[in-house]
Amino acid sequence: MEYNHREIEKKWQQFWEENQTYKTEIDHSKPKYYVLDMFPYPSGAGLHVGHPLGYIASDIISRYKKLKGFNVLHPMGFDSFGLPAEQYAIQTGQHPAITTEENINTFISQLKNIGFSYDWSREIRTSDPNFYKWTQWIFMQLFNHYYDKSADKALPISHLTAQFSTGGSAAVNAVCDEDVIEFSAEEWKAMSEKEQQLVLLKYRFTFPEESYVNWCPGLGTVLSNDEVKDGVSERGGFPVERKLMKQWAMRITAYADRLLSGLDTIDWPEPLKEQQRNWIGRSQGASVKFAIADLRLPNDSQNRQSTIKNQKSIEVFTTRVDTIYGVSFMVLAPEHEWAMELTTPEQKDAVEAYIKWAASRSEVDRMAEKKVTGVFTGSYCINPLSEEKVPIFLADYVLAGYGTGAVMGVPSGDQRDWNFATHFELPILPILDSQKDIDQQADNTKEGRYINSGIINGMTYKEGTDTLTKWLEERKVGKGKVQYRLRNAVFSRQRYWGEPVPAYFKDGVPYLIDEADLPLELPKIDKYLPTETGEPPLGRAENWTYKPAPKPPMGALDTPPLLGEAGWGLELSTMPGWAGSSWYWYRYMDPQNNGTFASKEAIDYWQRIDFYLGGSEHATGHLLYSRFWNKFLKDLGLVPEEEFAAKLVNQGMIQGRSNFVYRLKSSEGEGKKPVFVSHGLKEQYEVTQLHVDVNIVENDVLNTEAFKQWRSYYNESEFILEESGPAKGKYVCGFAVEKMSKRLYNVVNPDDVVARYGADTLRLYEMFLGPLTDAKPWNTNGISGTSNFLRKFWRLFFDDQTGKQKWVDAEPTADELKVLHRTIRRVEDDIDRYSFNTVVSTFMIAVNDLSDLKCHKKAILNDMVILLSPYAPHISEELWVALGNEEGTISSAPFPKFEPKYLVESSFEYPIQINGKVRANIPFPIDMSKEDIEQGVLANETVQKWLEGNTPKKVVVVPKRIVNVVL
Ligand code: ANZ
Repeated sequence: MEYNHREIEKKWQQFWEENQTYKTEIDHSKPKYYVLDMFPYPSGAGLHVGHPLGYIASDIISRYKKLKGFNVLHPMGFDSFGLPAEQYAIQTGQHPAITTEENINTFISQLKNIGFSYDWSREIRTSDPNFYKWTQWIFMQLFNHYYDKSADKALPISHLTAQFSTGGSAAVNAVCDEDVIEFSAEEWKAMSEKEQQLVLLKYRFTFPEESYVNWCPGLGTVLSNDEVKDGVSERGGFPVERKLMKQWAMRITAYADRLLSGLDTIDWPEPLKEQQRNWIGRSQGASVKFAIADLRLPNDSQNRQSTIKNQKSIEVFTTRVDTIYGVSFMVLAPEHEWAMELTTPEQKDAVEAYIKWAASRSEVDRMAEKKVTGVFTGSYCINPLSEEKVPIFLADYVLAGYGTGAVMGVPSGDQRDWNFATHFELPILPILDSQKDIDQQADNTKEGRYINSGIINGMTYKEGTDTLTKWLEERKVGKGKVQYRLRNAVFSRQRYWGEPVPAYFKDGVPYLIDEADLPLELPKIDKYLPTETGEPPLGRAENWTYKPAPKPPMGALDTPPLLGEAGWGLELSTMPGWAGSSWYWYRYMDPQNNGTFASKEAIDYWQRIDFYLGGSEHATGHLLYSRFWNKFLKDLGLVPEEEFAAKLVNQGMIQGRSNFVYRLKSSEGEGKKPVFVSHGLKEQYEVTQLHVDVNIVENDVLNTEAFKQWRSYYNESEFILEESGPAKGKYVCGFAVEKMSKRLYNVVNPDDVVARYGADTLRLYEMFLGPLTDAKPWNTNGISGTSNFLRKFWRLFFDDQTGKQKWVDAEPTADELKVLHRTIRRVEDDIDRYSFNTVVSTFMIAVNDLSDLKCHKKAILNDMVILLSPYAPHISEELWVALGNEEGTISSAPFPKFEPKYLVESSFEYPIQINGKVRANIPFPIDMSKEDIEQGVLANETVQKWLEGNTPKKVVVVPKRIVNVVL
């Protein structure tokens, strides 16, 4: 039999499908293992060879764990809402659902071609109403809950309203907006329904709010921070500006602390965890109120204090309250709501001009700016400690969205403040005795003792900080505060192709639709564009309204809203791309369930993801949002684990390897025949370097005929070929490692590789390219090595020429067993370290060794096939059956057991020296006596030849070292 990958692979893929080999059910008799890939967005371009890298690795783990006796859940699905399908719909008018379906079909056929062990019966699509029904359902739970700080978890809104009714706002300890009002139980009860609802929105986990967003006019939607890269949209590269808009938000900040502490409990890459920590950005500090100076302040200290207290004040957030005696100015963000109010008539023009200029700059520009800019408002505030008057400036190094949007300027403590003070010639007040060269640079030291610092003179950093915080808290002009960089996440997109938000508005206040009316399906619309009045595409739908079913009245809050004529208007924005991906792993556990997002039985069994694989670019997007939603579901008692994925691995990017041709400049232009010069000669000419399709280049040699057909304008091309060397007479291309992209003609389609070399070779080769987590270029040149390896493996079973069976049913030798068990041990050790590339080389060494030993023994080959099967499943199934095993059972065969005894050396090969020269090597058992070894040496044929019939004078046996024969 000959190794024919085409026949074999097709046959087994069909077999697996017909027999549902990889269908998984709950099985309490086995431990479970859940292996998941981040599901792909089904783009129109299909898969390139970079995509399967992670899928192959996770498939190997799944198959390996199954051999190890686990019940493995290994599903695949599609994150199928998204911008490209909608952009295409805008251009062509084709419904995005159709494009999406076509793309998914391409993906599935490409994936099936590679022989993954997915349980396809569990496939999910986030754009399927049966799936997004539950995304909407989770949204509704978020709307109906708030974060209770005393309970340190999410609780139902009804718990909050109960507290309001009995103890007013003072009874509540909850995460909420900054600007909540205080009220008594009586005041609460006296509020109208609308007033109550507006209060509750400040507590709900999801709520509409006015906020600054990243508005992308090119895409007609807002984007999240992680969808913006270098000031432009990640998809499409359109400019992004800051705009104040009403958006749904998610109160992820409620979980800031748990998102931080949870990182210590999961096995995720350290750099990724660090990225999340920085994104959450916890700062311990204090807020301090600086009263705005009334120029008519009384002179006596007592009255001064009380006047200051009653005045309007600016609140700052500082991590260095200890430096408060060094404050010589105050800076507000240009967007600060009091900016204009504080501006004196003389400064009005300058301030207006500055605010306008600042609005045109992105946050990134502002953070990166080295030059000092700013403007004086003309007003002053009062340092509550020193009671000094401090000038108020606007400057764009202060960000509106962080802290309070206001900073106390301490030039002797902070570099930027120092730069600012120097520029505007403001005082620099030394406050630490250890500060040297204060004119040279700001000294941010926390060492030394305070000077010129009133009540903290002579104290250390800790004493000073504690004393001041206490002082401020006692007088209610400040308090210790923890500040996070993490912002509430914007949860609206002004687009069509996303989950509809299951909420309608009555009198400007949002209400949820009835759970029984889920899913709220996307309506049909005529065009996928905003309306003429600038509303999102859903504004085009007819009757995009909701009529709640009448309910019996049950108190103020439960009174059904009065029906409008046609019902209330539903939300026009849709959910962002990260909605469906924030919980999808639970749906795989029980994908068809109609009554709940996944049954309790399924969740109790599968618990969470044991091994999650995907790109590190999702660090502060998907991977943070998912942790947030999971904690929320945990608080509701719906899922068992605080963290959704115990282990995460980021696979490295596969880069493209581009090829170039060199066109003579003299052959460029209308009507001229193109002339291309080979790489080795290009220095002798003036040339233009052009990308060429890597699929018509092999080992860097261009197929010139294919090149002529590639583009019609090249069909008359002429070539100047290599004149010497091994490539003489050939056209050699240049190469470079770049991103894999259509534009650079370096995309390699896995389908082509599979057609030519087979899926098993592709799988092995992708793993062989290098460590899973490294970035590495794809280079088809090396693939023949892995393909030859599989052929060599095949030859241990069958004769290549005659096709006859070679394997035999004989007892294996010690050497053969040694090769096998060395391989078992390495394969197991390496896979436990996710070192797949070294496993492939271990296989290669083993097959070489077995070939050298001429080993064709079934006992060895059987185990070798099992070892190889996670990596190259098709050939392994075929050879498994050829060895007489039952069809299709290899995927659940027991993983071979490593036996150390086979690696223990039982004999030693002695070098035999005759008169000082090694003349032979003879093995003897390790425990053989010296006398027996001597006898054995002298009886040896080769030794006898050298003795030429003489009796040696002396024979010295050094155990496990050497035998010396002296004539
Ligand atoms: C006075 C001071 C003295 C500060 C000193 C630092 C050093 P992190 O760690 O990032 O939280 N700050 C506060 N709000 C800001 C905003 N909206 N935009 C820009 N800067 C802002 O840093 C907090 C520190 O950054 C705060 O402490 C404040 O400056 C500044 F020797 O207050 B500090």
